Parts: sequence; structure tokens; C-alpha cells
Amino acid sequence: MTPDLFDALEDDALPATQPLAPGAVLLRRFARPRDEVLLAGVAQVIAQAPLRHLVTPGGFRMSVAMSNCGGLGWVSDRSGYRYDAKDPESGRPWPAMPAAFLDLAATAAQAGGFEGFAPDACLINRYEPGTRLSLHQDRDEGHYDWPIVSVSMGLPAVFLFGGGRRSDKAQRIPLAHGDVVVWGGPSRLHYHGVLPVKEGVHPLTGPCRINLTFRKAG
Ligand code: MD3
Ligand code: FE
Repeated sequence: MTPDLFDALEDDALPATQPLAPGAVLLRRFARPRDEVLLAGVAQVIAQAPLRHLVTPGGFRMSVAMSNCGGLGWVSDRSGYRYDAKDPESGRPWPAMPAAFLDLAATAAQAGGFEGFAPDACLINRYEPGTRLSLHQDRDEGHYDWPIVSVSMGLPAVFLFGGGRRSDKAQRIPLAHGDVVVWGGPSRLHYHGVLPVKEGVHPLTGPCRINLTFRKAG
């Protein structure tokens, strides 16, 4: 496995927060002290709402496998993208958000300058090696005054962070296990994506990357 640039540094040598753009802050390794609790939460959620490959409105099967927890879950099918209170696979409400998820999301948002963040949706994305997420905007939430908080776990990935237009040049940001990003303010509607994940095995997740995105969707 190839260690990323930051693995060469001691954790306490990492800057606590790195501004990426107006409103966007990278909190390197922020979730590490809680990684096992967070992954136990993921296991608990996906036991009730299994990861699945959604179909885009255009009819393509997404390579990233997804599930949700919280009051609302993001879903896609031939009719479009939306938030739904129920898992369409089971017809049941999505599993509750584990307390450790809510706590992490609120603490990270606070560190990024957003006091009082109480997400009602957590999307769980699982990337196997070779899997990518093409450039897109997140605009199914209806209001954009709250940030999105993302947590990377397991295999590293290169994140593409573009601008307000699809054609704007994208920065490449390596994200490693435990990295948290708070995407608020003007960055909230920027285009973004994930390059194909490289082969590897992580001690806690095995051969995959898990990303959590916390949102206020309702
Ligand atoms: C920047 N997920 O689920 S998280 C997504 O790694 C998604 O699974 C990626 O994009 C992943 O929609 C990236 C980081 C992220 C999430 C939302 C953003 C970055 C963002 C919204 C605006 C700008
Ligand atoms: Fe996104």
C-alpha cells in the first residue's frame, strides 16, 4: 500500500485545520481517535440497510455502493435523485444515526466555523479499488446555508475539488483515513468528485474506502 504524503509526518506535526477555499476546511486525521466507533456504526447501519448500487436517472449503475442513516436518505433511480425517509429496498425508515456520527459531525462543523450543525441525513459511500465518483454538484438538499461534513475512512483517495462551473479547473486533494472536510459557504455548491481508488488493504476497512457525508437535507 502506498502511504500518502502526510503519513510521513507524525500526527501531531499536522496542521489542525487547512483552509481549502472560502468556506471549506480540511481537518486532517480529525476522526482518527473515533475510527473504530464510527466503523462499528457503519456495520450496524448496513446490517439493517445493506449497501447497494443505485441506478442514475440516465440508467447507469453507480460503481460506488451506498446506504444511509438518519431521518432522510439520498436515493437515485430512473425517476431522478431525491431524499426519502424510507429505504426503497425495504420500505422501512432508514436506520437512526448513531450517536457517534452526530457527535462527530457537530464537532467537526464547529471546528470549521459552523455552530449547531444537526444533520438529518448521512450517506455512506463504499469505494472498492477502481471505483470512482464523477464530477457533480450536491444540490438535492433544498437549502445550502448548512455545510456538508465528509469523513474519509479506509483506503486513501484523491478528491477533485472544482469550482462553481463544471469546466473550472479542479484541485486534487489527497484524503486519508480519518480526514474530515467541512464544505460550507461558497464551496457548498462547487463541483467535486473522486478519482478511481487504488488497490490496497486497510487494517480497519479491508480493501475499500468508506466515506460518510453528513447533510441537513430536510
Ligand atoms: C464539496 N462524496 O456523496 S465527500 C457525495 O468521497 C460525494 O464519497 C464524495 O461527493 C466521497 O456526494 C466526496 C466530499 C464532498 C461532499 C460534498 C461536497 C465534497 C463536497 C459538496 C460541495 C463541495
Ligand atoms: Fe457530492
